[in-house]
Amino acid sequence: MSDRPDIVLVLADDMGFSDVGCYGGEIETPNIDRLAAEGVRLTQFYNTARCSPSRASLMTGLHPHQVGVGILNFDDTPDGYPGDLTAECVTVPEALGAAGYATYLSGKWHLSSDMETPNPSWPTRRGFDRFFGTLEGAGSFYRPRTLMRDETNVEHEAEQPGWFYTDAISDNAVSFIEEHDRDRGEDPFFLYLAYTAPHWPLHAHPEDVAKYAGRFDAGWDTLREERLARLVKEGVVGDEQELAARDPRVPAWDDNPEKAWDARRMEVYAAQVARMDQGIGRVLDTLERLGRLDNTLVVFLSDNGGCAEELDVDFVTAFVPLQDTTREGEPVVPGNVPGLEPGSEATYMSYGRSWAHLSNTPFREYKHWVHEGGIATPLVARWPRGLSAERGSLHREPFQLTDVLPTLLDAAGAAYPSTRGEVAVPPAEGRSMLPTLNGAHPGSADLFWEHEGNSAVRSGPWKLVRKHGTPWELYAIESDRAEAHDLAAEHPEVVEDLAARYETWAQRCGVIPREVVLDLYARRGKGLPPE
Ligand SMILES: [Ca+2]
Repeated sequence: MSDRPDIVLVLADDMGFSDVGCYGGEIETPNIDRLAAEGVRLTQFYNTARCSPSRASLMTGLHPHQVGVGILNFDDTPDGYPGDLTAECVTVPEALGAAGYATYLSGKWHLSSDMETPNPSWPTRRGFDRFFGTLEGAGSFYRPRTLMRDETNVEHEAEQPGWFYTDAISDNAVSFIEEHDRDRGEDPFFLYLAYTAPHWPLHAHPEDVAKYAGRFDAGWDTLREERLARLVKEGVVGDEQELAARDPRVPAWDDNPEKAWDARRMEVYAAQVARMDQGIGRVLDTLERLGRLDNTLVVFLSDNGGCAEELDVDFVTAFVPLQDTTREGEPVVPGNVPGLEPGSEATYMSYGRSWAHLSNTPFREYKHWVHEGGIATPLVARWPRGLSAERGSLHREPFQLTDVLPTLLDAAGAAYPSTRGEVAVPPAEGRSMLPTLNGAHPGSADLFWEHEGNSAVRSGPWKLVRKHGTPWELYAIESDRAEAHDLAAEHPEVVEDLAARYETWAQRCGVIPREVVLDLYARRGKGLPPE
């Protein structure tokens, strides 16, 4: 067997900072917790606030605006982003494939505007030897659209009774590993395990939901306080960390007229996360059985923070490619209907803003925004053969998604190419995290974000951040990750310096102004992106 590690990159979808057990959550995630106990955790790792841009950055080591996917996978050319990965970037599987790795994707892609006809932005043409999963961004867990094997649509597979997407992603990942070990066992492999859980809709197995009966009855106010206490106790945040004030759009739990229904929504969300964790466990068991686990670098993270989107019927009808019926022909009820039991194939709901607020404890804001709640994610890495940091240790250097590609190539001993075919590619924007994961303290680099006009830069002790259309806010981010104390008025020179760095970055990376993006949304006739 090769000395080079196998690499398993596990991505959760729309999961907040403090949902899993080893980051303070109530949800039972023994397998992710095992990765943390036997590996390392980062406390200040950041994604890019939304599904497609995060995946674009994760796969390429560049910022999403540089590689064609600034918003989602919509073709908004010639004025906007193309919604496809451009030719002028290299993906992780392309770079690892060139270094002799086999490459597998089981799960969600969401980086191609055309999901019907095979084209250069499909995973099979961006470096993956094998692909099982969906091209589109979200959909039914019982009956997903754009379900593919390599370049063949296999939506019919989901028509079988009992089929469930999270389980199918896990099953196919296990099959890829077993087939690899049998047919190419001497070579290392890269597996991108991209779950759609716990993105809406709220779909889960009843037996998983049942385990959480009553677990969220205390409500979001009490549970947010409990999560912060566990995060402090665990050392993920410092004991000076405040809890962000309750979002004024979130009612006090005591005043909530829908306590029973809301508790049920969160129970289903928890079951979605738990099912993903069970699948991760099966992948780990397979690696262990084949004698590969201890020389496998396993990385787990989420693509954006908890999602505040309330799926009202108009939104679902306008924006969501919905299946009209279940496999049995029963009508699917679109959107969040208070009182309707969530979880089954005949429903299409989200857990909504108030529970997203819990998911993102102790931070402010949600998916779409670049305050901490939108972009902070757990990052767990386990690689006994390759990482020398103390098992179970926490590391505080800030990193973002652009740092993943250099890290994986570093672990594999693979080079980052300067060209793709005949085309020059930009230098990688990030840096390897391996020194940090080996216990060194290499210091921080400036980090940048932009999504739909929401902007931020993190530099040294400071974070400068704004929602679109509002003034810059400045936070001493190392102690104030709740972004509660705006210091912009006290440090105008810092605001000026960081704002100038942000503008330089945005120009260099090709950030398209929000006004242009909104105009393109309106022209497409699909309405504004949900906020
Ligand atoms: Ca997502």
